[in-house]
Amino acid sequence: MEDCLFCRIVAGEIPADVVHVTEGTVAFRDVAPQAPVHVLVVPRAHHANAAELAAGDPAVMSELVSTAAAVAAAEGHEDYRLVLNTGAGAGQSVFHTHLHVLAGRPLSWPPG
Ligand code: DGP
Repeated sequence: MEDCLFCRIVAGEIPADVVHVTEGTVAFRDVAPQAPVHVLVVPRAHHANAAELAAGDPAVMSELVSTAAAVAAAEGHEDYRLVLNTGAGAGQSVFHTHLHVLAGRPLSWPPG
């Protein structure tokens, strides 16, 4: 989708600090980090949210999680949080599936 921010990052049209790539995913640092490590893992193909990705391409949904684990390990963290905001009311602002990987500070619960 030409008007999708994360499609354009995947295509290399908008610069990003890419930390890991796989066949089906791209992982890059969040522009507004909420933790010392804050990486977004996105599918290369456009899906609006996690449920759509799971229904449309479950293998890549799984790849999102394994990529997140690889990113956390590469950053030196065994403990990390994965977040999939779904819908504006839950904090989703970019409607291309993205898995937040947060690490490097104590992460409290419940989240805000
Ligand atoms: P969410 O609120 O769950 O939809 O998360 C969207 C995230 O995307 C948010 O944490 C900020 C990040 N973000 C927005 N625009 C850009 C951008 O142009 N580059 C990068 N690297 N991250 C972005």
